[in-house]
Amino acid sequence: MKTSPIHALTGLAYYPDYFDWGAQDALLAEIRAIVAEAPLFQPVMPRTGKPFSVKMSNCGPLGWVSDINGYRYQPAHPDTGRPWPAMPAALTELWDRLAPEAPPPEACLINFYEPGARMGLHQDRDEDMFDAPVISVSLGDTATFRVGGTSRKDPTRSFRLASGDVVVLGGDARLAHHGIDRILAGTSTLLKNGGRINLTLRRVTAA
Ligand code: MD6
Ligand code: FE
Repeated sequence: MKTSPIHALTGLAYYPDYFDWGAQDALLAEIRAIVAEAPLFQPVMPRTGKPFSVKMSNCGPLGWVSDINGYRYQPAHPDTGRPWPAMPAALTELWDRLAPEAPPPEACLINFYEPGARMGLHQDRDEDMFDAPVISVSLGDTATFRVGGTSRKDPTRSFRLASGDVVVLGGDARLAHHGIDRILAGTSTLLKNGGRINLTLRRVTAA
């Protein structure tokens, strides 16, 4: 007899293959243009200065950054000082479709993973309000995504996120802990040199 239940989180929605190949390729071209204007930067952990294994950029009016002083949203790129490029229409349309009640997204964090990069278990809680969901899009190599509960000690489950997949963390899952355990190299040909891009759309300020 197995008596340990799995507490499925309400508010976590998983849309496998939301974007087909053509839409992934078109979105990737837009992300490449964004990164040409707002180059990937190397975030470091607050206090310790330890580098993340992922590189980042952003688009939209605000961008998420992490440096020695802390985590925050800011309107300009930390290295170039220029405003972040505009968010692609495909992403604002995704938001409107999956979060029709929420005010428009203000930040899209672009995470780039080389094989071997990971993302520790975390909550997305640097926003001023948690009514709106966080919506993520995966492009490139498949990753193992781990998700738990609002307490760090809650049990976790993991599932794979492939290119074109979308995840919504809203409702009771908005503050769920989650992270990326590993990237499965060679699982996608979307990115010529391999690796994975994850885009997370957020509403930052109270509407
Ligand atoms: C990633 N994702 O997939 C990391 N956050 O690379 C996230 O941190 C994330 O997938 C909030 C909502 C959905 C996510
Ligand atoms: Fe996150």
